[in-house]
Amino acid sequence: SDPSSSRRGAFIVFEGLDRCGKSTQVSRLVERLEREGRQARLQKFPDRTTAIGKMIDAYLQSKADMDDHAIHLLFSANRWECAAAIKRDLAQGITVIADRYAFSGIAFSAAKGLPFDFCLQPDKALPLPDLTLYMSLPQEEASQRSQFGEERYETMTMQQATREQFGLVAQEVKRIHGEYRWTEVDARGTIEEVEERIRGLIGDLIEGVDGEISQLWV
Ligand code: 2DT
Ligand code: MG
Repeated sequence: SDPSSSRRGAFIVFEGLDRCGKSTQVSRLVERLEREGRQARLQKFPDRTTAIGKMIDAYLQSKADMDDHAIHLLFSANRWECAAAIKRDLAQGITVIADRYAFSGIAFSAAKGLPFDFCLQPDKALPLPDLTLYMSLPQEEASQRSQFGEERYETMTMQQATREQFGLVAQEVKRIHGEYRWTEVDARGTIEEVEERIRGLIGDLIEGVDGEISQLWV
């Protein structure tokens, strides 16, 4: 019998600063899993397609202004409205790959000056990723890549502050959930080289996971 049939899908999150190659790697991973005949779903955060997502999109494009706390809570609400679908898919054996998650939520809002603990609270009890891969690119390499876009947060100052906050988020994940749940990926090199590293780090998670999904920050 196939042991994987009784397992739930893995919940794998990709995090990192802008221009680290995250979205490229996420789509390549989902495509590869599908080519191999596995069920996989890409979940982008923010999910700009929902009603809440449209408010977030307007904010990011500077078409709307919002209080820092309010937009922080909307990013979190945007995850909560997707949480049931993520859990349902995992239970059906589908691997869910997220492009950003609650960790971006904390890092970006804390970089703007909101208290770290305030930033963490609204995401408490969301599905806990089995693995978060933080794609790490040194400042110098990042600035050699293509120019930043037009969106809010896509500035050198903001990226630098967010980089520091991601370091604190990593510590917190490891302290509360264990070292193995957060792994840094060297994002330098070609797309294929980085893809190979990611493949190695994910290992047999794509075969499924035993046991219920846990809760974030609980
Ligand atoms: P993309 O460029 O990946 O579409 O992200 N962000 C994201 C937050 O400030 N809080 C969050 O909770 C999330 C998920 C990061 C758009 C920007 O939104 C930021 C970059
Ligand atoms: Mg962006």
